Amino acid sequence: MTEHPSLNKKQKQLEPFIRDTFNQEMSSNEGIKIADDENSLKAGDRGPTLIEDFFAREKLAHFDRERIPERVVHARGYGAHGEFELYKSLSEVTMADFLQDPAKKTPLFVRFSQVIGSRGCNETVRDVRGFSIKFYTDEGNFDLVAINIPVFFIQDAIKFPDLIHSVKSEPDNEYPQGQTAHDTFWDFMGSNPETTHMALWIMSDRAIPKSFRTMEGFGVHTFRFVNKEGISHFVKFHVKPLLGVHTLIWDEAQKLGEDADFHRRDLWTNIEMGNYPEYEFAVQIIREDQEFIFDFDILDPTKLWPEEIVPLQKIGKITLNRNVDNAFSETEQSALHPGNIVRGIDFSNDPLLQGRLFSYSDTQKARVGVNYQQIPINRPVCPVFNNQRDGASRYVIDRGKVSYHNNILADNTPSEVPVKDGGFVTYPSTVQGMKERKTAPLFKDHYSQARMFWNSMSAVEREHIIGAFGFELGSCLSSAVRQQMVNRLARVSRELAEPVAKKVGVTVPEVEESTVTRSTPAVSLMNTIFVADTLKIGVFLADGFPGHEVESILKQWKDAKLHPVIVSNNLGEVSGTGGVKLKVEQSFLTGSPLKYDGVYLVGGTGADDYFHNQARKFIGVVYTHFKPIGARKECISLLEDMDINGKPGVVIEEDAQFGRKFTEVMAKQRFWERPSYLYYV
Ligand code: HDD
Repeated sequence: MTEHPSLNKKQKQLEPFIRDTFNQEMSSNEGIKIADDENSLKAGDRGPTLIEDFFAREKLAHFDRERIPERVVHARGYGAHGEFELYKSLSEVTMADFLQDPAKKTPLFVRFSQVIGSRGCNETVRDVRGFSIKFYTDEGNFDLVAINIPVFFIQDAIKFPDLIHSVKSEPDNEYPQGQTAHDTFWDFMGSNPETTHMALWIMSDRAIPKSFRTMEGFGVHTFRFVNKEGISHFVKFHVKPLLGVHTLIWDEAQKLGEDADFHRRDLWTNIEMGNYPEYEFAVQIIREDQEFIFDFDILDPTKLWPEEIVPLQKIGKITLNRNVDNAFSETEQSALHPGNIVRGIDFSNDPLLQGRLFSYSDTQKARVGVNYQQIPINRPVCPVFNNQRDGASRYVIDRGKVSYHNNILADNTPSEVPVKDGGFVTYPSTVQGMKERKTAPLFKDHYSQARMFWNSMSAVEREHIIGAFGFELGSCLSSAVRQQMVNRLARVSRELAEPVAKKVGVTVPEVEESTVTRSTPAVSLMNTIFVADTLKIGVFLADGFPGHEVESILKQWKDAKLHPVIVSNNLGEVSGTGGVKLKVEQSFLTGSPLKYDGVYLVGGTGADDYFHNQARKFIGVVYTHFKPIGARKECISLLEDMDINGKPGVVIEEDAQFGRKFTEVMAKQRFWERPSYLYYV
């Protein structure tokens, strides 16, 4: 077999397992060549099927078992392969092998997911997104099982089943699918005050990401880095997209129900086009002796470490550069586990993390089987030898008699590895106290960071959060549930609670409101990165469009890494002046105003009523979603007719500078100055 030169270690390991059926002869799983795959073996041409037909039996019986249980949470997910490159050695704080040498590239696999829905649910619902990364390091697998929000709902793993029971479809009528807008979820949230901070995050637009490429990842928990001298630091892990964090708005998210695969389609096509998603891997580090100096407990997963207090250090780059060959074999069978750590990384006593350490390996055994770590996607790239044996669907053939330790028959091998030679050693942290079921004092402050989050939001973000609460609580049938949640919000901020209460028909009680004045600008999406790269422009062309001018603008945009998509009445070709012909990629039927980040209206002498009506319809939606609109001068009357000419983010092509000007407008992405009543209420 010829090896592709750019295959990394993990891809080389996967290669022998990849089977390409193209141009091959058909056989049964036992290798018998199949002469007829159309007709089962029957007694006569109308007769009953004979049970001796081993081809039909095998095919049907295998089909009957094609599904495995979906994940209890994060069932819908999408994976891609990639690599991690370190910027500079972190040997001062950790001995983790993959964080030592900037020249070393570490292969990785990412699985993005949404928490609530079943495997087939719509991808743009309001939900937390999973951002799990398996780093295949030379010293074993390190899994960062992260989400796109830096905090979590609860503080103790024993409450996880309750949280999930409340958020999944209600058990009697089994709706809604994959979303939070229902009574049991908001009953849980209102009844469990530790969820308050998270409630604000999930009502922000973070819970309706625009794409996996524009999503942050957070390890949430405090972990430890441990260096060669045995010195430990507390660490939180972050993943920051180089395109910035961008989200949908609620109206788009709902309408995008028209494309249940919106996020996976975006990831797959961008990787296929060579627009490899890039993220910076970052850490926040706290010295051991700083454990108790903050006004929050660093073990509490409902609290973040404000970046102004604990700065973020960018330590390397993650690039996703290869789609999977088979979504089931790779993505569905991938088994992530926050307990998969490598030497140089260790756990903290965060009680949520401690519980997770049990649950993930347990669920993988139930879902994939006891030998799930031997499935190609889950195998480490370093050697694995131990005395574990057998179990369902064992792949490895262990030679020899000895499967126990200690022994003399095999020279006491596989041998333990002394710590000085790379053996894992648990950080010897001091543990003391009574055995008791209790919550630490600072864990009980449920409102300070929720208020800090609210303080950090821009006016637009606040409006969206209020709107989201209005929709979510408004969807709850029980007024007691709505009231209890508003009571909770009143403790964060009356400015938030009052408009929400009004929208959902309840009142704001006289309760003590948080007095926290601190804000943390890093959490506001207004402070993210804004670039034009890979943004899609729908270019509306009709026959007779100005050929060379359009060609030249398309070239400028492609050079600026924008992605123009030609849209017209029908697929095929559209003909411009000067003999220019362009391929139509989407018709008004197959395209959608929801799928372009901006539009450019050109038209042409051949534009008919259908073209004008469709262009108008698309532009109307794009305008209400605050996105850029460009148009040739000849089209001004249409914009005037729609009363949007001269409005923010609407640019008329007046001179040769248009291509560049529109690129800048695209990079801004949304023009919030447009009135918001256009999409809410
Ligand atoms: Fe979890 C899956 C993230 C708390 C139990 N979780 C799962 C996935 C992500 C997270 C991204 C999908 C993994 C994949 O792509 O296969 N979970 C989190 C985060 C948490 C968290 C960031 C808190 C900070 N989870 C949590 C708790 C428990 C679980 C407290 C149980 C005690 N999570 C699971 C699970 C899942 C899972 C049931 C379902 C499928 C799987 O593990 O592989 O074990």
